[in-house]
Amino acid sequence: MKWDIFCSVVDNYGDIGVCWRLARQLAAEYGFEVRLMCDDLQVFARICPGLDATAACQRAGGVEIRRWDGELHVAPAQVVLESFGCRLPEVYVEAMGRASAAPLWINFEYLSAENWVERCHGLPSRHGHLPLVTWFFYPGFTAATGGLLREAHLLRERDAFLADREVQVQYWRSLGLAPAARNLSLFCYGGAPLDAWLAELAAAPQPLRLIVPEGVANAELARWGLAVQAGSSVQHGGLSLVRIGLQDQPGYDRLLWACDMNVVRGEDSFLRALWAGRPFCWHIYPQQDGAHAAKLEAFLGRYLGEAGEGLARAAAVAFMRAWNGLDGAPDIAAAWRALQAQPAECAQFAAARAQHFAGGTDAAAGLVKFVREKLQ
Ligand code: TRH
Repeated sequence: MKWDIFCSVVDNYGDIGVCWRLARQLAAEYGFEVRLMCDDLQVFARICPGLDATAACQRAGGVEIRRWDGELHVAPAQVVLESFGCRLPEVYVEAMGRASAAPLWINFEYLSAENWVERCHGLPSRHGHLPLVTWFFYPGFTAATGGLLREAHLLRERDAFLADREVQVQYWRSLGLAPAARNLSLFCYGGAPLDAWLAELAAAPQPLRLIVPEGVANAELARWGLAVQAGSSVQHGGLSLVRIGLQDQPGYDRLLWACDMNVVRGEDSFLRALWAGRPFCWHIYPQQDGAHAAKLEAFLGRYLGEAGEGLARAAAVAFMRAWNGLDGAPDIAAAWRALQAQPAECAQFAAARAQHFAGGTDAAAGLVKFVREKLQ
């Protein structure tokens, strides 16, 4: 089966991150012929080293990658994915309307934990004047949604990595680092309460290493003497700050697995941190009207679920609320100390939540089932 996935890079790496991950999974696990049309190969190349940002057409990861600049004169595939409402090119839509069998047109939406997702998942919308229908596919946390993106082999690979000390030593070496007792990773937006948190880390009794990919928190970390280039590092008390290059997606997964705790941002890194089964903090993309607060609470509700009112759960909630500056949250230093007071419980809690969600459908499987039902 042939698939076309359209991706418009609006901001950051989330749009292309999700499309690239999904495209590879559809090709590798289902043997589909997948074309990924992307309108910003420069951004794409940051998380896919080796990609030629000037090439009109190339292959990577079993996927054909096309530069999408303006109109796109290609015959439509059987299944067409418009990611995140990116608006397909007009000539392409017209070609879809002329096809002898109308392609299945799916709008693949952002991951959200809010309740309305269940009502909107799977709804159709008729085209104004062409014999075409767009179907809305919402990934999500419940059985009434499209599921969460997760590769079939992901948790096996994670467990093999975590079970093999030598593989982990090699991993740290590949980053130019020696193994350290405790590692944290940081991928956040501007506006995070970094100064107070870093001061707390620097004063902590045990040494800590904080790994920060390039391009993250540059201004804030400059105040702490960390340069933006990969390879730079600086020491403050027991805290070692280290800058690494932006990793490819499998490399970023390994970083999340290798660290004792991760700060992540955006919906895709949120999910990768969840699958890592490590304690994490989600920095949600801040919106001017404050709409992110309800979204974060919905995510917290789903992620933390019915896991009871244990201390680890309460500490995770408090830290995420503090990090995101929600009303009534404790200050970040107090929230961090509470989280640190029970490392084993927090680790067990995060591992159990990953296990819990791994019991649900993965979004690629949900999507393929949806497509097969519609094409019958
Ligand atoms: O890049 P993001 O901040 O994207 C966000 C979200 O898409 C959000 O919905 C949108 O509203 C906002 O931008 C404007 O965060 P996200 O979604 O986690 O995407 C990051 C991608 O980058 C993800 O696929 C993981 C990948 N990544 C790497 O491949 N290597 C790395 O080293 C890092 C740090 C990330």
